[in-house]
Amino acid sequence: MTTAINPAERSSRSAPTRVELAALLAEARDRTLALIETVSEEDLRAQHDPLMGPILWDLGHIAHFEELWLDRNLDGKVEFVEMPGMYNPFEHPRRVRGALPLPSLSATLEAMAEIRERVLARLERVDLASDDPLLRDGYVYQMVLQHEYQHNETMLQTLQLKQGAPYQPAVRRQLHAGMADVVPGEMVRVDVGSATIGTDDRARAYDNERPRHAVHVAPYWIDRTPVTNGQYLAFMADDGYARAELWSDAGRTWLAETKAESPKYWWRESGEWLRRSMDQVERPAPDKPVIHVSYYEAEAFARWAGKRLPTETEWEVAASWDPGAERANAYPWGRREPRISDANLDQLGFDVAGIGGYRENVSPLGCYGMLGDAWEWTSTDFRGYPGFAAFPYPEYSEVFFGTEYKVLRGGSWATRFGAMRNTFRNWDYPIRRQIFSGFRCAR
Ligand code: AVJ
Ligand code: FE
Repeated sequence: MTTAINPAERSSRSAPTRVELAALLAEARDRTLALIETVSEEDLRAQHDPLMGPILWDLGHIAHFEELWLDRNLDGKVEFVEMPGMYNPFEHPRRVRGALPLPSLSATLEAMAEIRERVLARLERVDLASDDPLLRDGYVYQMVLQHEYQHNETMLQTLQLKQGAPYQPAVRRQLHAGMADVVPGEMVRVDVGSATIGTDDRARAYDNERPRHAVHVAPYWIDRTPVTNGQYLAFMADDGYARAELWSDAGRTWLAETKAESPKYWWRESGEWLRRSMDQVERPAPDKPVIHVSYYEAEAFARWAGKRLPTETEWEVAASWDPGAERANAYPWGRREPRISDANLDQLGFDVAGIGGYRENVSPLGCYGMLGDAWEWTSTDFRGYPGFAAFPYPEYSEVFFGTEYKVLRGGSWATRFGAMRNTFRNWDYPIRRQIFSGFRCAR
């Protein structure tokens, strides 16, 4: 893999130049292609599971999303529905994408390269100091970059789910070891009165992160670390999956339908639990965050522990609020741009890491691992903040607002730095667990 510039290690937060944007686009593409280097065309085309479409679809969709926003849109406003039919996610739900007449891998790669050439030619001429909020400070480029980063995570979900031989990455980064001085289950008390969440950033943040607004938060306790496999095994051993009183009505329905008795990708062999992350199988390491659990499992664990799930406001305050300075930071470690060693993000570790091993990844209020490892379920439904305005298209966020989706925070090992910050909001159905989901508790 060639890496011209690492988006995790940009030197400043100032608006990127043309040269930097071109380097970021190249780097994003290098990573997308590196992830599939060892995957056969047959596996790229396969519908491995109803939950995930073929990776070949993601590749074409990444390219056509880029064409829509960084080429056609610059000739005049486009609507999201102008996306070519085959790659329009709303026309073809994931479970049916395997039946689409997707072009071959080489034709898809050629289309990706051809679109990229046109985009780079445009980049030379575009006015990054424009009054148009889409162009100003390169917003639309940052949006397209984050789209590719997010589809990388989707591709990794598919690779983890794939049928046949497990995915073997071409490159792998060493994970930090856990730190014994960080104790799972320990809680921090947060009593800040009022704080702010969200952001007014218009260079990179999504519409759903805006606006920054004041929140009054009643005092609460929140876990210093994500819930670990060790804690989760204790819940399982205490018959957590069999005790109806620990589960909500919807949770009991999910349990009856799935007959789940462990996180996804766990199984029992000669009386011992094993778990798999890609091609690595292990006894669930007690100090690693539990991953691949549904909202309902998280909720049941919390009840078993005499706790509850945090709201997304509680989560964000715990990650971002600096009580001394009385202001919110973009990252747990403060305001500086991230370094690779800050958190287990950026995909190449291909698993969660033991808690506490990333020493910068601690917030002013004392919470570890707020970013990276596993997305954390919150009890909040996905909705717009007060004053929300869809920008630049309602199909990113607004069409998903309501009571069907729960907010997840903090990213996972499969999230790229460029798509992660304290204000970033993800959402999914509470039954989902092929996503890289874990949790921490509050009280
Ligand atoms: C923000 C992860 C829920 O994958 O559905 C990708 C990201 N939006 N293409 C999704 C997204 C458009 C989105 N999530
Ligand atoms: Fe997309």
